[in-house]
Amino acid sequence: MSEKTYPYIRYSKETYSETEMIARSRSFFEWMDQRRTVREFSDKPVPEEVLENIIRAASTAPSGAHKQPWTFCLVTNPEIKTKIREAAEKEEYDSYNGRMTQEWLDDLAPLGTDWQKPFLETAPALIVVFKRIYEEKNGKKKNNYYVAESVGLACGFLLAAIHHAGLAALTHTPSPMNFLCKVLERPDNERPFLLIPVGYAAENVTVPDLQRKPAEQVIVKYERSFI
Ligand code: IYR
Repeated sequence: MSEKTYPYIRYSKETYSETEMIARSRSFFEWMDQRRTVREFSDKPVPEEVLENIIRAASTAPSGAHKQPWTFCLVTNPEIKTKIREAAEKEEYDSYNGRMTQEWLDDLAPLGTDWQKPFLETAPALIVVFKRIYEEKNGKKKNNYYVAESVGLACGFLLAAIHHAGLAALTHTPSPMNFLCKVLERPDNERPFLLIPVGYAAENVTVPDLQRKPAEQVIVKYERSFI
């Protein structure tokens, strides 16, 4: 065996009876099913420790060769939020007024989104997720692996942690997002991945009454035949 292998440690995990598993998995699904994206936030601040814990939970996600190719920029500074809003709205204005196809605009119409992004200032925190394409060690660049998959998983964990804390989020993708590298002075190996406002949902906020695909539409079963 290579000398470079990790030392291995025992891992044990609680298991449950089948009845308990069914109940737990159902209640987890029902709880996750209550998560909704919101586009209006209260400006009420969130304790920094909560935001840090949410990010720590995200950073437990699996990643290619355990490179953890992510950086979570936690922005609560009002001036920086304003800069981000101004730059995002500039890009979004151009996107909504010519860069997006009519088909895309038609698909978004039911959600009522437009180029204006007040939530970028209202939400008490913006988590700007960057993917790290490579790491530089002793002047040598080493590429990370499955970067988008890894960072996508971490963002999934992040959204679940936000929901678990009783907070709300919006997965926002201003396009193009390069302005975030500049505003946040990120190094060359980082690319913006998602911009996630986090906070309390605004009072009396509404969300579109959309339906999630039922299990039969998202699960394709290939079962044992028992012949
Ligand atoms: N980035 C734009 C447009 C947008 C695109 C998709 I796909 C959405 O699901 C929602 C919005 C915006 O943030 O408005």
